[in-house]
This record gives sequence, C-alpha cells and structure tokens, in this order.
Amino acid sequence: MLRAVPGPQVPPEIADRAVPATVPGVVHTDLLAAGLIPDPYLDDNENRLGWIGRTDWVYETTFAWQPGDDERVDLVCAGLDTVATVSLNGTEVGRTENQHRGYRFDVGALLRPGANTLTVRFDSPYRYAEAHRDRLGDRPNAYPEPFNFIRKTACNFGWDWGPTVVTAGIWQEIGLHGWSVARLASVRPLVTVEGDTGRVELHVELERAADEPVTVHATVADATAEVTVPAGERTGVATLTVRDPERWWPVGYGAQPRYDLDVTLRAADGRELDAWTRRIGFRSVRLDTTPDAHGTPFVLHVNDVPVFVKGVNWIPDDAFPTRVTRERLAHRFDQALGANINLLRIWGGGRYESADFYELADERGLLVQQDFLFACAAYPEEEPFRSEIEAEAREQVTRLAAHPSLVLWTGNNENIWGWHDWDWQEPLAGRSWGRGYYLDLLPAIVGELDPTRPYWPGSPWSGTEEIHPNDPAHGTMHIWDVWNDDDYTKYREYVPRFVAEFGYQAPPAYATLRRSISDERLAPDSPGMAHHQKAIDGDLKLQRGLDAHLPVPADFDDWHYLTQLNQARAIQLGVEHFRSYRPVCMGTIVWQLNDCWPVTSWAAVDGDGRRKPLWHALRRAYADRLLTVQPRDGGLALVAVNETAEAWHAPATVTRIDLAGEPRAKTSVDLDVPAYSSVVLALPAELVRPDEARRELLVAEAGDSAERALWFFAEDREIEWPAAELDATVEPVDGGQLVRVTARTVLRDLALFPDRLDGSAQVDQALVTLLPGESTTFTVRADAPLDPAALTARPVLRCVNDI
Ligand code: BMA
Repeated sequence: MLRAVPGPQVPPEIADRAVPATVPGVVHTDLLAAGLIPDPYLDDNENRLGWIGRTDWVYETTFAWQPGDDERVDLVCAGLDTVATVSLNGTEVGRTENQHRGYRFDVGALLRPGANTLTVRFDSPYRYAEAHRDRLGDRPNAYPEPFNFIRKTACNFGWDWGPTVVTAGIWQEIGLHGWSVARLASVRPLVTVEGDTGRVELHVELERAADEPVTVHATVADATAEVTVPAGERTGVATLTVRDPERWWPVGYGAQPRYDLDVTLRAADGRELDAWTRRIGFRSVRLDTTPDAHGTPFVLHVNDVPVFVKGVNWIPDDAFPTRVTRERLAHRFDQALGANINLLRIWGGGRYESADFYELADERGLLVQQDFLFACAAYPEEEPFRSEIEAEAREQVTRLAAHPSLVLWTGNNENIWGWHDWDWQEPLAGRSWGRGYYLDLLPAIVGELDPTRPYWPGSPWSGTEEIHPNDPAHGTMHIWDVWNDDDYTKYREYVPRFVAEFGYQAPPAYATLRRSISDERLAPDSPGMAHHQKAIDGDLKLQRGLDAHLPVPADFDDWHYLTQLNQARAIQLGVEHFRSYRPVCMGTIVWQLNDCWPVTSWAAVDGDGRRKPLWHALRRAYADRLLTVQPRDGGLALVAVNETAEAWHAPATVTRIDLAGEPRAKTSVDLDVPAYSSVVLALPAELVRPDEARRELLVAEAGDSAERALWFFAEDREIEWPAAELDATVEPVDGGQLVRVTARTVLRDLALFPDRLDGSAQVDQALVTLLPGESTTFTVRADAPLDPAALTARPVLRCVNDI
C-alpha cells in the first residue's frame, strides 16, 4: 500500500487514502492504475500532476517470516527512488539518497516470527534537492529544475523532449536474503583476449558473517580456477585462461558467441554458500586517439578492427522505468538493428541501463556507450554528492563489467562544453561544477576497477583541457547549431572526427498524435500539439527548415508529412556527408533513437514505438554500402563507402536526367572500394552543370545491390514538379496487404502512412523517389485489412509533388 503524507498540495481524494502499490514501481503508475490521476502522457495532464514530486510518500507492507538457520538476514533494495527512510517493525534501518545505487540492511535482529511490517518513506525529491541547492549555492543548468542537486534520473524533472514527472518509489526489486558464513558481495570479471588466449581476471569481494576460510570456484568454457580466501580476508582474485575462444564481435563484424561464467562460493566443508553467473564475451576494445595530420582521431577498435560507429543516442524508453520490459527493449533494439545501427549511447540524463538492456545488447552485438549520469548542468562536488557519486560509480562499473557490449564509459553529457560556452563561469563564481568528477574521480575509478574499457571525460571532449571540448578536429563533438540556428546543409561545413550528437525534430506518427492529443483540429500550435513540443522555439525551427527547402503546406496533413520528411532529409544529409569523410570521421551518433512519451522530438522511433520516416532514412544512410553524391572542391563527387570486410567492386553509372526521365549526360565508372574504406570520384563537368536546375537531377547507381543516390540541383520548393500521376493497386498477401505503385510522372519521396487508418498498421518502407515508369511495393501489416481506396489516396499515400 501507498499513502501520501498529508500536505496542502495533496488533492482531497488522495489524502488519507491507501492506494494499492505495485513493486517494483513508482507512485505515478500506482495512482494511474487506481484511477486517481489522469494519464500524464495525454494532452496537458502533466501540468496537473506537479504536486506528486512535492509530496512525501509512504509504502507499507506486511509480510510473514519464520526464523531459519541463516546467520544473517538482509533486506536487499536493488533500487529506491530516491530519498528514502526504510523501517522494519517501526525501527529505522537506514536512509538512502541515491536512485543509482543498491542497498542492503542487516535486519535479522528486527525480524519477528509471524507478521512483520516494512515501511519505506520517500521524501519529496524537490524538497531534498532545493535544500541542498540553497545550502551549497545554485549552479547553472539547462532547465529551471534542481536535478543537479539529487542523484536521480535528471530527465525526470522534464527535458526538451520529456515530461516533468518527478517520481518516487521502490523502482527495483526488494526482498529478504538469508545467508551464512559469507556471501559474494561483488564479482567483477575483467575479460580480455589477445591472440588466441582469452583471459578472465575475476575479482571477488566477500561479506562475512563468520571468520573462516572460504573458496571461490570459477569456470568458463573448459577453464576452471579456485581461490581460497583465508579467514579475516575479504577479497580474492582468480584468473581463468581460455584457449582459442571464439571472439565476440559487434553486429556486422561477426558473431556474438558468449560463454557462461559460473562462480560459486563454498565453505571449508564444501557447502555452497553463494553463486553468481553471467554470459561473457571475449573481445578486446581500445580507443585510438593518437594525434594525426587532421587533429585527434576518435576511433573505436574492437578486436583490433577499427569500427565506424553508426550510432544513435538512447534516452529512457519511458518516464516510468518499470514499463520498460525486456520485451519492449528487445523490440526497440530490433528496430535499431533494422536501421543498420551498431551502437547505442546511453545518454547521461537518464539511467545506468538495466541488466535486460545489457544482456540484449550482448546478444545482438549492439555496442553500448554508457555515460555517467551527469547532463547539461554544473554539479556540486561537495558532500554528500561526492561520496554518493563515488559509491554509485564503483557499483555501476562493477555491475556492468561482465558485458561485452559495453565498450566505452563517458564522464558526462555536455557539462564541460557548458562550462566553456554556456555562461556558467560568472554565476558559478568559483564554485565546483563537476570538473573533479570528470577529470579525476571517474577516470580513477574506471582505471582501478575496469582498466579493460576506455573512458572519455565528456561528450563532447577533445582529449585535453587545452583544446575547446567541441572542436571538430579533436575527439568527439556535438553539432547543435544546425538545428538551433541554421539550415541543415550546414552539416557540410563540418568535418568532425566523431559526431556524438546531432539531431533534427519532427512530430511523431499521426496515430500517436491522435492517441495522445484530443485537440479537435490538430494544428502545429493547437493546445495539445503545443504541449507536446518541449524544445525552445521548436515549431519556429521546424518552420525555418520547411521554408528553406519544401513547398508551403496547405494544411496540417501537409505540414505533418513535410516536417517528418525534412527531419529524414536533414539527418540523411548529415550522416552521408560525415560518412563520406571516412576515415577522418569515424562515427556518427544521431540524436536520438527513441522517445519516452508521445512528443515532437528528434527521435526516429516515436513514444508509441512507431517508426518515423527518419527511421527509414537512417536505414539507408547507415547501410554497410553507401553510395552518395557529395559536393567536393566546387563540383560534385560520387562517394562510395564500404563498411564491410569484402571489397566492393561494381560498375556504376551517374546520369543527369530531366524530370521526365530523359537522359542529358551520363558517365560510367568501375567502383573498386576496398574493405572498410571509401572512394571519392569527381564527376565530370557535363554532369555537374545542369541545363535547367529546376528540372533536372542526377541518378547514381552501382551494381544492382546498392541503393540509388540522387542529387537535385534545386530545392524542392523551386523544382517544377509535375502533378503526381500514378497507378496504385492493392492485393492481399500473407499477413497484410501489398500496395504496388507505378509512377507515370516522377514521384518525389513517396510515402504511405497506414497508421492514419489503423493504429496497428505498419509499412516496410518510406520516402521512395520513383522516375516515370518505375514501380515500387509497400507491404502494409495491420490487425485487420485496410480499405484499398483509402490506402492509395491522400493523406495516406503521398509525395512531395502533390503539395
Ligand atoms: C543535447 C542533448 C540533450 C538534448 C538535445 C536536444 O543537449 O544532450 O540534452 O535533449 O541536445 O536539445
């Protein structure tokens, strides 16, 4: 049961009421399940729920317990959110103030045979954070909320894509653990591989109830090791050597074989005291940042192969973490893989991700970069924060050490950059801001506990304090001036070594809007739409992008299609440009893969899990073999990028055609792109110079496998598009419907939005440009067959030239 501690802010229908509590869970989801609050994700309900974070909450349960043979009984709390007082049978057993740690309390002396009462009281996170802020002096941050004064998921306090839903609750498992003699307090495998030898250096920490020798046994593949920890000692190291292990590879580079690592702890008489198992993978990882002619590279090497990072940033998949089931994560990861993504960066304003997250990433070969949890703010280095952060970092580095997918730790998101560029220094007036965490404490902890993994002090970071943290020539950078102030073609002005964030907004799918917003008529500025757009001047920035490139939308449906199209175009242009500079640039991490609620944002997959057109564009731009036309040296070049282990040989053609499909100039080349590299072929003048810029394009094709690359000489709003003419047929296929479209005129960025007819409907491709006479098929899957007429007409089936 859950109760609000009475206060003037608590609504009368909730004061004095016992609400059934689900554990693990948070207060919001319990109140919602009890019908006591409206869904915070719908319309502007969020605005009426701010009191929850300003309230103290008490969880209480009664459980039966009988004494057994255990020498110790602990209450284990895997996660408490956040400022908690834990009491058993009326006696306080502990207080906590960090959502990102686990806790264990020895409660044997307080337990009674029969009924026991456990109480966990959560203080208002605001009251705690504001009290520390007032005591220590305020510190700059990106939003007017005190998230930098509490160790709690920062975006819980609202973000430029997220609702303010300040949670409280027992957000992870809680339970009793009885044990005797000793237990495995922590197990930290450091897994390396060199040549044909895999090595596991297993660091074990014990907690003891009795001082007697105990033995740690470990096995992996056909290797075993045993270490006796003498009485009085609490740590042991066992080393296992595996001959010829099969290596774990990132997706696209090889398979993901994993080995069970089993650890048991035994008493002197052989009795098993404790056990621990993980599936590990043998792979090496290092970061190459040795300065070169261009500056400081940032190249991730896995098993000594430089990996071009085709990444996306990851935010919490739901503001309420217990809704993010393993199944949901698996689905999201499959969406990532479907878009040819090979790395997820877990952004520092969220959480250290779950065991499910890391296991699924291990299984699929998705690389993971985990930020330590600091984002967009100056963080105090005074107590209690310094000690909390040290404890949290030690626990998380240890917890995640077993996962082969984890390849990089980062110190923070944008805080070093913020200190340089966001006018922090004057208001800080010399107060601490987190530098000591990112440059001293955290690298020391990673170096001590997990030297197998690289650490990079920030995202972005240039490798040294002497160089601006966002310098394109050094280390990682974030490109945000494009979205905030400029046109997306400005991506071409950067040749970064590694782009760890760049993004462009669009609204979510129509069905997602309709589910979450009840505005009678949707308009960019209708009340629900406005509430579900959190970015500063977001709509103006969307409009700026439309004005620069696309025809003027006549209505909301046009606006929705065109803003989604522009998002896809912006990011595709950025990714193709950056990839064309391989190997100077060795990675792009798009902001952002996912959303945590229905919102207009930079995400490729919206808050209801629907793929936006950006997802389809990413799938193309991140394909292993990329063909693209790029401006070079005042002209144009055909660039072929080969992110595979085999050379790419193919005949290629580039044709300048008019909109009716008539060729005006053509060139043929033989592409010969070695494994893991790119080639740049300058195009001859007769291709680069159109006779009529508004009526012509370039079409580049290679072999029969690669996607075709297009180049237009003018913006869509200037191009003299013919009125769209097409033939469309619909036929049933296994599990869905096949829509075949044949173009009678050129059709620019043809897309089909079946979710407008049925929220369950999905389509397999989007943004297809057809030349006159060409055909394509869309496969639509939905719970029930959709009306063929509606499926082949606006606003479901549409293209740029019908605006
Ligand atoms: C960067 C990110 C996020 C933010 C995004 C969009 O600052 O690190 O904090 O949501 O840009 O503004």
